[in-house]
Amino acid sequence: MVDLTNYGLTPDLIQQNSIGIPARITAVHKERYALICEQGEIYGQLKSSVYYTDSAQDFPTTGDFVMIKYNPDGDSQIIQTLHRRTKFSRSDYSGHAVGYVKTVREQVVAANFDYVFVMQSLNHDLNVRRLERYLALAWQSGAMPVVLLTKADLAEDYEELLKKIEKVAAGVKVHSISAKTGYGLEGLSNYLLPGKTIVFLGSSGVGKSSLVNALAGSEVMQVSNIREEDSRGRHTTTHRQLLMLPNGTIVIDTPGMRELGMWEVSDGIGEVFADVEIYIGNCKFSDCKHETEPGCAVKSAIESGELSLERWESYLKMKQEAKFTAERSFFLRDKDARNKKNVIQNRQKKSNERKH
Ligand SMILES: Nc1nc2c(ncn2[C@@H]2O[C@H](COP(=O)(O)OP(=O)(O)O)[C@@H](O)[C@H]2O)c(=O)[nH]1
Ligand SMILES: [Mg+2]
Repeated sequence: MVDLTNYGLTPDLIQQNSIGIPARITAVHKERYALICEQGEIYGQLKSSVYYTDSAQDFPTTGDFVMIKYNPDGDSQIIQTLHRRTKFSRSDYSGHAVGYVKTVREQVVAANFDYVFVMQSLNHDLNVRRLERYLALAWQSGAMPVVLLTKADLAEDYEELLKKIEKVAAGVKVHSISAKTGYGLEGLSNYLLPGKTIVFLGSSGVGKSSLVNALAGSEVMQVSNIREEDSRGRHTTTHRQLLMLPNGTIVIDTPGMRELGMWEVSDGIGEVFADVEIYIGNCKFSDCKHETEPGCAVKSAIESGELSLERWESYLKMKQEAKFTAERSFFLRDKDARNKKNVIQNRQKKSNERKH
């Protein structure tokens, strides 16, 4: 029998009113979910009266703990999504038809992880601005980010680069590694703990699957062939997948999250740009716009070289995007709520008309 506590389940996650047995989602297919529960690896489907009603529960995602009604003869029934300790989420603008209402839902793409391995490769992929975004996303999730610079065997001299990255990722550990040679992997042992869940975040081709294989000591994930000249990889990971390494660590390999602009990262920004936000409270005027005002702490920090203009601009850009995303989600949720109200009112009107 599988003990789900080895898969990170803690008793507090199971609510008093929960029925059934707990399980964890290991992969999401179109209409079916792969799960692990005390009976082993099984498949499950959503109970529609729970998930497709107006007060719908969050659809489960990879890493979620759920309650199921176990069926030994076929697909089990998923009846509840349990509280998420951490998550990557974004507004899903595509809209799901729920009853008569097309609704905007939060789309969660991975849940209940302890560490986020933010991965960029030392040979081509390295991009400071993208790293800042990944870090904001990682902080926002509620888990602990760790930066991994991959393919160290392909990089010649990266001391300078490493310094730059360490500055951008203040407060976050930075490791350079090679899945190919094994270089730096022993430095990851602090995170590779039984029952802990690690999610891998990084562009396609950065070496996520290769790292999983190196840590597992066997080919558990398919590795893509890429052209090293431009680092363009083929997307071989087609769905998010959760698996357990031989030492009991759980990893979630994601298929690369490309639409970074759509993520809500407003809280995460404060963490990534803590060094920038220090100055903001120190201006002479509390409503300083950091443009032409006298006594602006930001401007003087830039002038003295304490704060780089590049970093300041990057901060402003991310703030702007976060504002846009937040407003857009609010608008859509608001519209969604109004639609729902209309549908309910119309239904009531119709039923009243029938009664009269
Ligand atoms: N030289 C070298 N190549 C690597 C390393 N890690 C991954 N690769 C190569 O990079 C390509 C993409 O790797 P993959 O693990 O599929 O990346 P993913 O898309 O992030 O999962 C493959 O050709 C790997 O062989 C490494 O540490 N060193
Ligand atoms: Mg992969």
